[in-house]
Amino acid sequence: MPADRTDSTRYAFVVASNRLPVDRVVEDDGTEGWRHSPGGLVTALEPVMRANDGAWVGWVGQPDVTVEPFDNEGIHIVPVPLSADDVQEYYEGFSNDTLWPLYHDVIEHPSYHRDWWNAYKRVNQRFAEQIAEITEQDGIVWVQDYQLQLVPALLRALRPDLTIGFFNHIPFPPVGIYAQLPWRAQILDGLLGADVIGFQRQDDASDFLRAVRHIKGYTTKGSTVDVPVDDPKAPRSRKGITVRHVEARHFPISIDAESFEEIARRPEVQQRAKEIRDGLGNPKTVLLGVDRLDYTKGIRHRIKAFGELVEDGRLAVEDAALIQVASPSRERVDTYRMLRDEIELSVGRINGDLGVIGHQPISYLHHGYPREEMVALYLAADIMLVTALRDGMNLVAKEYVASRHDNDGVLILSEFAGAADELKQAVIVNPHDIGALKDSIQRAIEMPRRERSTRMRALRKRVKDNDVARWSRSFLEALDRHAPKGAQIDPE
Ligand code: GDG
Repeated sequence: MPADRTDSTRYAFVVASNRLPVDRVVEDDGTEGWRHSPGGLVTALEPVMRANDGAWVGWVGQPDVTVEPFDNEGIHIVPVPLSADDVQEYYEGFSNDTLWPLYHDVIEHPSYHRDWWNAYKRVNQRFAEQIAEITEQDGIVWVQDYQLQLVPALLRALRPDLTIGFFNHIPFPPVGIYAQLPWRAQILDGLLGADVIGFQRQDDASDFLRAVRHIKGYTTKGSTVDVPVDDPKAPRSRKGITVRHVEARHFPISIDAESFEEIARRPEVQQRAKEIRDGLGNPKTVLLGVDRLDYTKGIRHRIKAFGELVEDGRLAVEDAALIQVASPSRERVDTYRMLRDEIELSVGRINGDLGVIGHQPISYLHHGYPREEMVALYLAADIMLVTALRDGMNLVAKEYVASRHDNDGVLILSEFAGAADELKQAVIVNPHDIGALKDSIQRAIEMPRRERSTRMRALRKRVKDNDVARWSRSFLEALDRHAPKGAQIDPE
């Protein structure tokens, strides 16, 4: 910690997310430290954080641990403690077993428990108080994701001087589904405390605006919501009431495309890609899926489609191999445990029924890997399967494209992933339609080199032009337009 850091240190720019961008590590000699976790969000925000001396507020990832603020690789880290009960009720419960399934088209049943809601309110209040305490007068705050939807309004109540942005990384559901939520009005009120609310897709923003009109009865015009306020100095709406203007629109997130390409160009990564293919017995076609093990990702659908192609004899087991990386996720939530069992049962069946010595159809890997290994997998794969049943964006699709500097490889992409709005030269599929999914895989296998290359060039241009730096810049510029004069931040 720098010598001049005190309890009353305040920052002009603050980001808040459920998880901090650092992981706690214990060295061999027992000393504890922190490792920077290199996610996309950190990469996007790092330059902005540095340029503005920003702070990051969030949970350290372990229950019942209180950690004082500290600095890590140029970012001021401000931990918010969560008890074991908070983790169970606010995080695993309300966030991951209520909001997550509800916002992903109720693929699984959302559970509605009043205790979980109370925990969600309590933890959101704690975040709001922490942010209020460390943010400078007229500062700018950017709140991330569905775990913290109440923070904008709670924070505005504590600190009306702040300019507040919120970005939702997951879809926003159609009002017919959203209306199930017993606390639907309170969540909308929470979000409407922000000045700018960002979504992945245009449809998410439209669904949110529709929910605001139907559930709150507020007026919207284009992407602006008139939120009634009790402030005689505020502007008046056409109905003559005093309002605050809230902007809700889409800002599609992206990746640090350049860094993926840089890794993909390293000779040792290319060598590793070759080893991966050799290890599979050099089949004609390598297919790849990379996902957190989550029911939204359509892993079962893709395994079924691939298994049927082999079973039907449309693919010879010696000619094609599917690698499925399913990185462990939310293992304490029941639906995730059941999903893992189902996937492992079907992989086992397919490999048992259709495998031959030396060739098993599916290589299933329940691990997380370093980024270099992920890029080697992207380079090794002729076909990338992104078959999400619903996904805010899906960064894996963009990472595959960014890694393919050889302009080869085919991306099969679900129309229900946000990325489908941008990556139109992918082979777009409805993953629920197993017949169509099988046909798409076959089409990708048979696609001539020229067509693969034309499509991949167009996809790469899109991902390179719209990288994550552009995403954060455009959001922060929108937020800046709501800030009082003199409070502007430097977007880079
Ligand atoms: C949410 C939204 C939205 C996965 N396994 C390993 C690994 N990963 C990395 C991928 C990718 C990231 O995790 C996953 O990002 P996705 O976008 O695919 O999905 P979610 O985790 O569900 O993210 C999503 C995103 O937020 C951003 O707004 O796109 O829609 O659901 O970067 O590469 N990385 C490494 N090893 C692994 O084993 N190194």
